[in-house]
Amino acid sequence: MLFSPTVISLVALLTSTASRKAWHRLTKSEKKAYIDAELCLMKKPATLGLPATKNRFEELQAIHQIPASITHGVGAFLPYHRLHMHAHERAMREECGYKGAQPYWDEPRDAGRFASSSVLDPVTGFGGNGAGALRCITNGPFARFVNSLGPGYRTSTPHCIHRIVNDTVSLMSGQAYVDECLALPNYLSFWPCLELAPHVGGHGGVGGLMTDPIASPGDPLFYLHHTWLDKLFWEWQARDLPARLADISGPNTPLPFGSTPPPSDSTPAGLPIFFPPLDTLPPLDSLIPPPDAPLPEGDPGNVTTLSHVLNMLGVIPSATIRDVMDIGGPLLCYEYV
Ligand SMILES: *[C@@H]1O[C@H](CO)[C@@H](O)[C@H](O)[C@H]1NC(C)=O
Ligand SMILES: *[C@@H]1O[C@H](CO)[C@@H](O)[C@H](O)[C@H]1NC(C)=O
Ligand SMILES: [Cu+2]
Repeated sequence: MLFSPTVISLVALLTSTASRKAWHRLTKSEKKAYIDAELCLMKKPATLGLPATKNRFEELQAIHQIPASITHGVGAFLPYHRLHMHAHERAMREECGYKGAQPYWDEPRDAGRFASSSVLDPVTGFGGNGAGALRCITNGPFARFVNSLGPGYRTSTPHCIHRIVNDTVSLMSGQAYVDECLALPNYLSFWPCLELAPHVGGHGGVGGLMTDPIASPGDPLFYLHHTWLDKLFWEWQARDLPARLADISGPNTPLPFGSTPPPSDSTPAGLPIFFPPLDTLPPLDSLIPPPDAPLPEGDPGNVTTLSHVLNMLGVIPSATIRDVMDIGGPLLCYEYV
């Protein structure tokens, strides 16, 4: 036989467009299939030798933790996280038998009321808020998970998934903030706008592990949040195609740790910015990049270009920003519905 059924279904898997839907629109059994695939990644042993990683879920966390100093506050922020979401979706589908696509959290629906979001449902969702001194989550499918990476760049402090929901900070995931960003004319103004309010709204609104700028993929909600941001990136791109398949810019190297960013026109006009309270952040010294933190690859200068390499540390093959600018392109092949 020329093509076995396995080969044929593999080809179908590789060539069909994955339709990414909002979490609240999934059926109960679709939600369960996604959660089961996440639990499967958490049980699958790590094989890549990345520091402290015990399972496949943590390998996906490590590809965020290790290069975090060159993937935030830089032009590569959105393309990097786009490929990271794809890596997670791909691992679920190819290694854990998941048939669906990566869902996203439709955060404007829940802005200011994350605490009662269906995403935090203890039975059909990701479990609720944290409790007790360590703010560990106490219910839902991930309540017993012990995470090896973090806080920050540390790899020596196993911990629970912890949350400190803050529905003042979650207001920044609201539609008014989103609309301010989507109206901006170029990537250089759009990206910092999205990285500030909607990005911080989801991270700081959930709180705890999610406010850790380095190790936050230890909370599975990270993937729903960043897939929503990716959807917004695509919505912005789709307003001016094909031009915005090539619009990339921004610095390659972030400002030194602790420095104040220059005043920017990308702060939403008239909308307040809320940061999570300082005492809910990881220890500040855990957020200082180690001396051997990776450096940008693929760009000759200090400006992010299409040739910039997004290094996936072997979890999936690395790619360039050019490869991920079109979500319908041969590498990614998904859509938002
Ligand atoms: C939520 O965050 C805001 C902004 O930092 C802060 O003023 C407020 O005290 C926080 N609320 C809770 C319940 O921690
Ligand atoms: C790139 O920018 C960073 C941060 O501003 C600076 O420290 C570094 O010297 C710059 N490198 C080059 C090659 O200009
Ligand atoms: Cu990130």
